[in-house]
Amino acid sequence: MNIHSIELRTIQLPLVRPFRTSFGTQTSRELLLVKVTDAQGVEGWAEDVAMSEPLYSPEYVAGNLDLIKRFLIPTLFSRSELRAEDVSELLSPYLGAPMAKAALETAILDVQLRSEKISLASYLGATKSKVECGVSVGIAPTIDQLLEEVASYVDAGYRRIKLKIEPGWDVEPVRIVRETWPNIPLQVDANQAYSRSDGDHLAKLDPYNLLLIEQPLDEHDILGHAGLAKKVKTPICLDESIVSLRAAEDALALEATTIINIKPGRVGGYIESVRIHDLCVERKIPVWCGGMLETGIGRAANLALAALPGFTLPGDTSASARYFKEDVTNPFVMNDGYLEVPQGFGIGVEPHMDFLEEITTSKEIVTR
Ligand code: OSB
Ligand code: MG
Repeated sequence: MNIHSIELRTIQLPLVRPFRTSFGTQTSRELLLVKVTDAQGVEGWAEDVAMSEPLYSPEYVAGNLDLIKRFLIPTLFSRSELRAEDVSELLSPYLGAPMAKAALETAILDVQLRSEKISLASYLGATKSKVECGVSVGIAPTIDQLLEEVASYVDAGYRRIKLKIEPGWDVEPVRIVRETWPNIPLQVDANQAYSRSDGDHLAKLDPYNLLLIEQPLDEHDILGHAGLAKKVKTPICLDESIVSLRAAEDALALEATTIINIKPGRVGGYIESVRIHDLCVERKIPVWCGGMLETGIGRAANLALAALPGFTLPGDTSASARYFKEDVTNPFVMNDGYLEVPQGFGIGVEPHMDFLEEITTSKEIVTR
């Protein structure tokens, strides 16, 4: 394909309730949307999942906007013909920034697949038409409020609950949620809030039949996770640490993780995500699709990925209503605990332009 222009748009979308994790509280989702238009006028959309501040990962919205304009777009424009499969290598001299690179690759892939009349799901190798949904539950102000929130998700049909934890909010909320719902698939996510010496404490979660503990330690502490995995019976699942196929290979070789959360933004895109999926299938490692509080644009693409056969655990791909009063696309509505995988060409969804304009905080178009 031949890129004609790239639009960079930041939006601000209020969340239906504050989302508190061990790294901070979000009340609204700011994010960067990328639209690529080719010489024929075909448009492709993608979402850069970086957050406003570098708290979950080093990337953040304003930084990625600068990086994309200053370095990544000029590099893409240096090629007259481009395929999505070439993007990651072309951008590889610029270090890091997997979320920025993933957004560009995905928007280009969306154009390419729309031109070729193929859905992202079939391009990636999806085998399912609907995906089991889990939900990520923030740290609540009180146990009563937590129970109320979890109850609303269980009633809505979510098939797996993930509780955010941090020191001071871990064994007790897990114990009470487990007592209230003895059979619900349950897991926890610490977002790096613990240290190597917390093994005995985290082992207190073992009696509650959790599917996994997600990212208890620092993202760089692979050996620490390997040590923890020997102390704690609950399986360790890495999120932040898995930034590439190579990182996944290393973490598996060191026995730091026995389950992997794949987030396309964190690993540089959907093509790298499929490589990690394939590795995990070969090694019989269960995978699930994480989330970054995406709008319908990012959610559509995540559902296509989560429909691959190795995604055997419910992911954090929740319904639009869990996040936003109004989504930027047709809302994703859960039916019997499942979301349908979009089957249209490319990512299979389009933004509602009137609503998008209302929530836009900045917009620029870079033309070749
Ligand atoms: O660690 O999985 C995480 C949201 C933002 C950043 C990091 C994480 C999360 C979530 C929510 O847990 C996932 C979602 O519902 O999109
Ligand atoms: Mg996580």
